[in-house]
Amino acid sequence: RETENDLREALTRGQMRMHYQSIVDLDSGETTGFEALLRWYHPSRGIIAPGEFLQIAEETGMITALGEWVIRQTLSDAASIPGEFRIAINLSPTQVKNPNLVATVAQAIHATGIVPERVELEITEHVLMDQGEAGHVTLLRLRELGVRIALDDFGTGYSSLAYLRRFPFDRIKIDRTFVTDVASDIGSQAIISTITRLADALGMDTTAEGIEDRRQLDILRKLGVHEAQGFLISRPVPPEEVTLIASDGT
Ligand code: G
Ligand code: G
Ligand code: MN
Ligand code: NA
Repeated sequence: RETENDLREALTRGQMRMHYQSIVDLDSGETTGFEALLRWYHPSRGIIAPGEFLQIAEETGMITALGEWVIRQTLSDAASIPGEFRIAINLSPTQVKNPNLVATVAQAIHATGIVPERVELEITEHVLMDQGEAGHVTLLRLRELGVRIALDDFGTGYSSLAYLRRFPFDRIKIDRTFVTDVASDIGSQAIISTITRLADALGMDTTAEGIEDRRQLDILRKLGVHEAQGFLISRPVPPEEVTLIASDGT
């Protein structure tokens, strides 16, 4: 198990990198954006996904420094990728709890010159659940900067629907648990179709996550989902490979 010190050293020694997974429009097939996903290039253990160290980062408070680094690095990577792609960054509840978050995002936008509307912040409903009013106010302030807010992992929490009423999200990310069996399970189809119609009625965009095969993609398109993301389209890749994908238009 990693310690706070391991994480701090990883950050100062440049062992953290962002990977980017493309998101495509289901009508045009074009890439509309990327989700930034943190990776630790560990000298002896190889590339480690955040599932293995985010918890420790949260418990030790290292998430603040790590999260600020993620925001700056992602916007700096994004500035070097040609095109007007949207760039999505995941935020943990602890990050939204920190009142400095708004200033961090504003500074990173200013430093990179990126258009704020291209930046999307992904939060889960836990953010609003844990922090009530404070989290709500922080999200509104972020919105005032011009950045977009997406509700991630939608459908997996306890009161997803209640949160749609409490905050004007720009996007709903349909959790991959519904996508996994969408080709065989009529219940998952009904849920995705309902989420999509609800989002449309509320003026929110939809992205389905975790698409791994062609059949899932075709069904999601038929169900009216706007965008798709998953291994079928692309694995998360380091920024130098994103440039290649973006510059030849595929
Ligand atoms: O990429 P992967 O499947 O390993 O991501 C695992 C989890 O870590 C996902 O829930 C994802 O949202 C989260 N995650 C990935 N990158 C970041 C990041 O930069 N910051 C935060 N707070 N969470 C991240
Ligand atoms: O919680 P969040 O939705 O941010 O998590 C994103 C995570 O999902 C990343 O860790 C990413 O690596 C993973 N992921 C992305 N596409 C797929 C996919 O097609 N299948 C599976 N199993 N995981 C995926
Ligand atoms: Mn996400
Ligand atoms: Na998700």
